Amino acid sequence: LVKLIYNYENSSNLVNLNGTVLNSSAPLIQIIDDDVSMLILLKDVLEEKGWMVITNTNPEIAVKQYFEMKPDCLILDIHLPQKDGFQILQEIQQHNEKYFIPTIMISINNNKETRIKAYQNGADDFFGKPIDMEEFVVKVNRHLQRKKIFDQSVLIDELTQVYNRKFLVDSLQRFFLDFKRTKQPFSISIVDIDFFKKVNDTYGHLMGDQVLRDFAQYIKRNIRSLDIIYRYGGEEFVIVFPNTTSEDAKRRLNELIKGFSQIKFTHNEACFSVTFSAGTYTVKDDFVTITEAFKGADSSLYEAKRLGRARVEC
Ligand code: GH3
Ligand code: MG
Ligand code: MG
Ligand code: MG
Repeated sequence: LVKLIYNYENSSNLVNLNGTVLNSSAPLIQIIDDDVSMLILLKDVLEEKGWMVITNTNPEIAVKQYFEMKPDCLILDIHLPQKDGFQILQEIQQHNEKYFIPTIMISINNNKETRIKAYQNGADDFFGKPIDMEEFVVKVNRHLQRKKIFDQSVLIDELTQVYNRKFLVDSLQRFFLDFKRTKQPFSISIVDIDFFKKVNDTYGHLMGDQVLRDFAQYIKRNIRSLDIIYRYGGEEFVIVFPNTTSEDAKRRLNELIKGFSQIKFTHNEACFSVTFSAGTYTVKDDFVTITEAFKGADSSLYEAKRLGRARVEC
């Protein structure tokens, strides 16, 4: 299992809601069925569509894989050895509040009671065996489309189209885990637009929104593809720079501050420019917690503001 974070723009589809990255941009489908010929048949048909498929006959291993891989769609047989599909669904639901993974139950028992029980247990769809493959593939495709829209809507900030705060929390944990493994220092920067209230007050809220959008896009275009920008809230953003020392982070932020300050915004006849300030904390030893790192970056940002703005402090 490879867990990395990519700038979603540079790698369409690579990140699912859990930040799990697969070595392909294809959606991942998990099929759990004890009937091997059924697994082979479904796997063939779905792979034909360009989707990635993992298959399991053993429920224990299947559940473990489900949580590791966080598939984009689950296809689940009801009658299985050891525990049935309903029990698997219940187990999954207990841990699953945060995720939305469309689940299709399949069964020989294609009667109303079974179908109702499936939906009551959290299934999104039901197919009786033998499965009508033509209809099945269309349905799976529809579920995958909805899953993609869902993932994007919970990860990405509506206004600025960069990652949101919810995703920041998840991915920071992963950066810290990566650090424990690789010992490569990385930098967390909190950046805040200077006197943004004045932009709103002088040019109006819509212009303020435009500045936020342009700011986010400017940063996104001018950081490396492995760096990530998140909107933390309001006119505050976070940038994570993997494999980056304090000096490097400072140098990059100075470049970004300088570049952004040169952008001219126009509103009716008026022309104005905007600056931002940044506070950076570089994680380089094992005992730092996420909260401490964040506090460090925040007090550096406070320093940057105090010392006159349009600057970075570490
Ligand atoms: P400082 O240099 O100290 O950061 O001053 P500031 O004016 O940038 O900071 P302050 O926190 O006083 O003001 C932030 C403003 O950002 C207040 C709020 O109305 C505005 N704001 C927050 N979110 C949005 C948004 O989505 N759109 C717009 N247009 N304004 C927003
Ligand atoms: Mg079965
Ligand atoms: Mg501000
Ligand atoms: Mg602020």
